[in-house]
Parts: sequence; structure tokens; C-alpha cells
Amino acid sequence: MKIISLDETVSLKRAIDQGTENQRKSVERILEGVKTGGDQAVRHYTAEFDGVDLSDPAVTAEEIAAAYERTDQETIDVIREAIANVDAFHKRQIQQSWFASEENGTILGQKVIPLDAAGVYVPGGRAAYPSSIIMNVVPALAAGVERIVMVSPPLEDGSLPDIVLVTANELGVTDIRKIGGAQAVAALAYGTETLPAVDKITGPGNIFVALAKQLVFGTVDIDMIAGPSEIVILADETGKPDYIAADLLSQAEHDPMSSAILVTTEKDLAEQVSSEVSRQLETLPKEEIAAASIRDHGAIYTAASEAEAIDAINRLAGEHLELHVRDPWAVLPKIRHAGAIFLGENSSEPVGDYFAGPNHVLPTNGTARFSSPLNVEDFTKKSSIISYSRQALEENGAKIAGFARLEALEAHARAVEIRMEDSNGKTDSN
Ligand code: HSO
Ligand code: ZN
Repeated sequence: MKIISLDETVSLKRAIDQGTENQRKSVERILEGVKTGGDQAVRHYTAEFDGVDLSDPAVTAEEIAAAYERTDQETIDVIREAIANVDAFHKRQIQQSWFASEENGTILGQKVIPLDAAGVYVPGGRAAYPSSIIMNVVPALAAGVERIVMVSPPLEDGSLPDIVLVTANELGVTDIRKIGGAQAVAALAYGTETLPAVDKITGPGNIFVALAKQLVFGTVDIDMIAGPSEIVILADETGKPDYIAADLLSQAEHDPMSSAILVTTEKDLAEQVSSEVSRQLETLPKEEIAAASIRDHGAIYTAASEAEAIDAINRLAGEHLELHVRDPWAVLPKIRHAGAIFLGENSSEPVGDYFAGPNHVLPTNGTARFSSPLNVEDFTKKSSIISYSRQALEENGAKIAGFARLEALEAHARAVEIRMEDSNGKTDSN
């Protein structure tokens, strides 16, 4: 790995893939096609892009039962345990509605309401990670979303992978459609004859899915446009080179565009990690991907002091941050920007990817500066509650009318004054 001494330029930022002109045009065409053509258009695009003609893309109970038969109990058990952990974590995020009353009879509040319907996109082929299904569905369930639709592109034989069906079923998601790509995003956003539109679309996908999500944003909400996975590790003299190298590679194997970065005050450790990475790479099944990631987007930065190292960590604002230091809890307060923070040498990143409970859908590309992991709040919205009493209106009406006239909005002012002038106005707390 490259060993570089820290300078001002440290950054994980790279241009977001906006797709080619042709890709954008084709996504626009598909969105328009599904918007006007509904189910028929979806069927047409599935035949065109996935090579299967499906008269009904909905997964049946028989297909789910068959998927269970081909899945071993150990797999089902670990999925169940992961779901339970993720569920317990997300239940703690649930926000209550609140109402506050004042002496003069005013009641103000905030009503928290789940979205009516959410659509979860599950990518096709080998990127159909069951862990990502769990991470997208659990917060929606915990929020109280009543209707969850899962979409995923069919394999050539018109099926979905067993693990996708089993995971969905374990989560209680029964509305699963074999639709992928931009046509799936369009169907979720605009609705078709057989698929009512949803309110929010989440989940990772290829460039066509990402472009489609950007274009339907506004008609529906979307989660985020996720970039390649990132890991940033801070290590002091207590850092173990083999652990650190293994964790860097755990993210590097996701994508040749993933980045794996170590920031350390220890020059010796930098050298040791670098050679450990080369050694461990040799036996990785995804050696090619991981090697490309390490070569093009990996680096070890050496810092002159802990303060300089932490400053770099905050500027990187990585998706995942691991603290391999003597006292990670003492460092934690100094960390301002990171999607998920893993403390101590036992908290390897995959612990969070699969099992601990926190969400693994995290802000990438430096967006941890202003955004958060996928969470329950993402599947809720709030309504403000305002209930003024007669007394409250009398106390404040003149000020409100005055404010309205400040903006030259006479009708606003009069709407308040018409009540103040009404001697029959209700005097109770309503
Ligand atoms: N580390 C990825 C999530 C993932 N890892 C899924 C394994 N499967 C982004 O946080
Ligand atoms: Zn991962």
C-alpha cells in the first residue's frame, strides 16, 4: 500500500457517477414508458433487459416454500438472529409523538406518522446481499410502515435467489416482485395497475437504478445515492497489523472503487500493515477486486501526532471508522464525522455489516458530514400540531396581525382579527 505522510489533500471524495448520456436517456425512456404503459411496459422491459417474459412478476407462496426447502437450517437461523439484533437496535430509534400544553390553553405538538408504503430495491445476481435486505426492511417495519414491496430483477430462469425469498419472508415481507432496473423504480414511484405506488424507495442498485432513483425523487422520497464502500482506520502503537490489514481488505473486496485507508502515528505499523495487506491479498477469492481497490483508492497516512491524525479522520468523514487505539472511548468525543464508529480491536467492521444491530446503510463519499445511517426516522414523517385557545388568540392576535401587515398580507391579518372582534368567540380552551 502507498504510505504517505499527511498533508492537506486527504479526502475520500470522488465524482459521483452520473452515468453516460446514453444511460441517462435510456433511463428517462424507461421511466416514461412505465408511467404511461404500466404493467405491460414493465413486462416488456423485463423481457428486454432480463431476458424473461413474466406475465405476472409477483412471487408466489409456492416459490417461497420451495426456496425454504433448498435452504439449510443454519442459514435460516443466522438470518433470524441477525434480524432480531437489527430489530432490537432500531426499536430504540422509535420516536414518540409529543404534545405540550401551556397555561393559556395552547397545545402544540408533533405527531409522528409512518409512511404508508415503502419499496425496497434488491440488486440482482451476486450483489443480492441478504444483510442489505434486512438493513433496508427493518427500519421501515420498526417505523410502522404498513406496506413494504420488495423488487429484484429475475434470474434468467425467471426466479429470484432462494436467499432473497427466505430473508424477505423471515422479515414478513410477502409482496415481492420480480422486476429490476429503472423499470422497477418507475413501477414503485408511479404505480401500475397491479402495483400501487409507494412513498419511498430505498436500497442499492446499479447505475440505471441510481439514475432512476434520482429522477423520481420528488414524486417519491429516496434514501441516498450511495457511493462505493469505505473504511478508515485510526491506529496507535497498540494496533495489530494483521487485524488492521484484514479489516482494510474486508471493504476493499466490495468493489474496485472501494477505499481502504489507515491513518496512524506509527511509521513501523504503517510498514507492517502494508506488507500484511499484500500477504493476505494473495489468498483472497476476490483478490483482483480487493487489489484494485487497494492500489487505486487505498492509502496509509502517517501523522505527526494524534491530533493531526484525528483531524484527517474528520476530514475524511468515512463511511466506517475503526479505532484501533489504546483508549478508543477517549478518542470518541473527538470524532465528528463518520457513518459508523467501531471501537477497539474486537469490533471488526463485518460485525456491523451483518450482526450487531446498527444499520449498514451508511453515508459514503464524505456525506457523513451532514447525514446519518439509514434509520427509523427515514420511514416516518411528522405533522405539526397547533391548538390555540381563545385566551391565547386574544393575547397574541394583535402581534400576529401586525406581523402579517409587515408582509403586506392583509387577509392573513383579518383572519386573526375577525375572531378577536367576535364577542361570541368560544371562551373555553378550544
Ligand atoms: N459494508 C457494506 C455492507 C455489506 N457488507 C453488505 C457485506 N454485505 C456497506 O456498508
Ligand atoms: Zn461490507
